[in-house]
Amino acid sequence: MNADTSPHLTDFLDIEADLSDEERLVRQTAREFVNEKVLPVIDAHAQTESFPAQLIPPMGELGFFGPTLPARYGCAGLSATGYGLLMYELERGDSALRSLASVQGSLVMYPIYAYGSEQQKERWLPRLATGEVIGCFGLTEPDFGSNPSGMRTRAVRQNDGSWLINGAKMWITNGSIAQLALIWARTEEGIRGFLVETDTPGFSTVRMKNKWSLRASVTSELVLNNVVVDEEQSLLAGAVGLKGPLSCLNQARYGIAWGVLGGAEHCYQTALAYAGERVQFDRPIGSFQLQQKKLVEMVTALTTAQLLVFQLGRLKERGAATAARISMAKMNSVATALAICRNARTILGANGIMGEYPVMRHAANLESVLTYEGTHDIHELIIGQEITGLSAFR
Ligand code: TGC
Ligand code: FAD
Repeated sequence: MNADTSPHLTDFLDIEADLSDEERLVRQTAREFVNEKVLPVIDAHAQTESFPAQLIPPMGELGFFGPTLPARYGCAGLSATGYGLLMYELERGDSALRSLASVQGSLVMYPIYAYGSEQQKERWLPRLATGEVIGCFGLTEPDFGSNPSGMRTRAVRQNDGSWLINGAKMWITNGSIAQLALIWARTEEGIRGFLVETDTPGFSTVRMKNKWSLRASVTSELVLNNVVVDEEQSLLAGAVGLKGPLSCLNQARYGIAWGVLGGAEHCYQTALAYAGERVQFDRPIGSFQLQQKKLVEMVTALTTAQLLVFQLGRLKERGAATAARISMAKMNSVATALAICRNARTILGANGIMGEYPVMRHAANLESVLTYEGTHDIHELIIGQEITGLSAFR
């Protein structure tokens, strides 16, 4: 059996029945894309720490970038649930591809759509939708991760109305392959977002190598040394303050909550198939009660997490996916996916550590996802604040 091409869908409670035809089609299209184009090559990319750039044009053609935005900008106008299903299927391939699509759609296209001028939208959104332009989102700095409010990157308005930006961003997904960087910087008016073209003088990137996680994803440091941008490159005043970048994180965290469950499903399906085939003591190991218990715990955890994100999707469609609800889903999905991967690894025995099977790759990827877009701790504290009314931060 080639575990990497498992076509099975884990849908124990028949969520599929409650999807629209369009949502089913999105899932099927993304699943086929992952089976045909991603699974055959992704282990080699992860092993060699190389980014599968050849997948960007087909992902653009299939409408995987910014799919909830309207058709007038070249996007698909999908439902929130459809977007979640897409992220689920992409991460079933690899978190690197879901991260690429999350950053492009939720962290670059969404803010341009929500806070950009009409000119900025027309200039950038269609080309971001096709993947002709790749974007990155620079919020985190070397000394400010969980607490972005302390950022030191500074934009100063000059006499001619342009902005002078200085600072450094760290851990930036897509950084070295991006043509457009959304940089969040402190100004006299508060934190603001700037659309910086990466060939602007003074802008440079350093790719961060030797990660043990998200090895097929590009992660970079960004350096801004006297970068000058025009006023037309700043996002509109609606995004002034930390709520600008944090509102973008809501979009990306929502997609992550769905996405990681795709990686978990891949590990569960791999373990289920392996347990049916691997014979020890003259019987398939899946006949032993201990292995069945693990598989049952995995499918139960996956199913309950699926229900949480499915309900969140329907809440989002009616404008009720609050930040704390999204935090609960992101936190729960990542923790659930990690536990599922760990159980799957044990069922595969020694094979569980090999690249022929996807389990270690997904498990290692999840260590980044546990930290980025708000750590597990930060999401606990966001939910804690929601239920007690007391902030742990200040
Ligand atoms: P706080 O005082 O709570 O809030 C400041 C202002 O922001 C508003 N706000 C939000 N608005 C929209 N959505 C949210 N989720 C919001 N959370 C807060 C808030 O109402 C307030 O507005 P106003 O009008 O009163 O000014 O801010 P704080 O400094 O105490 O921080 C709160 C905290 C810790 C929750 C926040 O800083 C946080 O979420 N920290 C985690 C940082 C994080 O997640 N960084 C992610 C970087 S990007 C990334 O990781 C990409 S991974 C890429 C990939 O997918 O591959
Ligand atoms: P810290 O904030 O230093 O946290 C260290 C530990 O302290 C954590 O366990 C944390 O939970 C804990 N902690 C912090 N504050 C508190 C508190 N108040 N109470 C209790 N515990 C606390 N950022 C971007 O802007 N754009 C990107 O594209 C991007 N991509 C990334 C890709 C990868 C692969 C990775 C690993 C990170 C990426 N990030 C990106 C950065 C990511 O968002 C940060 O790593 C994350 O926000 C945590 O910040 P930190 O690593 O500095 O950890």
